Amino acid sequence: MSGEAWLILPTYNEAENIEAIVGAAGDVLARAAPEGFRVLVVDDGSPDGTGAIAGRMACERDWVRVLHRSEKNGIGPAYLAGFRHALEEGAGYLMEMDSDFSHDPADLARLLAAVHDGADLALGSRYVPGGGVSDWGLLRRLISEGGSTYARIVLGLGVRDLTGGFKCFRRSTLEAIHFDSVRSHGYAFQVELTYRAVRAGFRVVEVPIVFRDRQHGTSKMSWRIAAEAMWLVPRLRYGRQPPPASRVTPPAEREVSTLQ
Ligand SMILES: Nc1nc2c(ncn2[C@@H]2O[C@H](COP(=O)(O)OP(=O)(O)OP(=O)(O)O)[C@@H](O)[C@H]2O)c(=O)[nH]1
Ligand SMILES: [Mg+2]
Repeated sequence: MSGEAWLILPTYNEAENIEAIVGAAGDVLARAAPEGFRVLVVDDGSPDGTGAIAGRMACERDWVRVLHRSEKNGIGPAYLAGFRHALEEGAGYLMEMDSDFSHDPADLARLLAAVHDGADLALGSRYVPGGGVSDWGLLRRLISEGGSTYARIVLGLGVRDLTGGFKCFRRSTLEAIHFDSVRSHGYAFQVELTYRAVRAGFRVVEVPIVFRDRQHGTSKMSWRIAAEAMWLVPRLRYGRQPPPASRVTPPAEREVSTLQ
């Protein structure tokens, strides 16, 4: 084991969830991360005041940080900014999770344990035995599972859940895959990160999780995000390949953001 575990929480209009999700994640990581942990909220100027609530929490707890970004720009760019900051601060493990309780914070411990046990990237997976989705109707299940199957076949990967956003990266994995050059925004962002890690020969492990629908707040999912993922898959397979895995690419541009 080496280094702090950093959980990055992207938020856009999560005022009803932010306090509870940060608290729950902190409780889990305090036990699961023996070398210390941080929770980094990356808020895209949420009009509902999520950023202000997170800012107050950062003043009260030294393990909470907030990156305030000026405008809504998609989950992908928010994660890239969070990864950059956490790496600069020396993170040893970098975790992704939704801030709407669709991912159970208790599962952070199992994702981190998988990487402590030797995985280079642990994926929370709905489509391996023991995993699943609650609350979803048949149509939503078919679309999601069909999307993962489509991506898996076109990309020629063994990974069952390619679109999920509940992950734990070992620092060296993220550094090697040139994450800074990933340009996609929604689900496509998740597919691309995992694809790059598998192609680079890293050990990717799927940890079963049960995904729940959000109880509070509204979805940011759109047809545009789904279409982006459909397009990306053949482009990843047959388009120009990223440079071979080696070291961190310098950021092409820095977005406007302030740290708290
Ligand atoms: N910073 C930032 N966070 C975002 C953005 N879009 C979505 N998020 C966050 O990313 C996470 C996942 O987004 P959701 O709205 O739950 O989208 P989803 O999970 O695809 O859709 P649901 O099925 O409704 O849950 C949540 O924590 C959102 O607040 C964005 O543009 N910027
Ligand atoms: Mg969600």
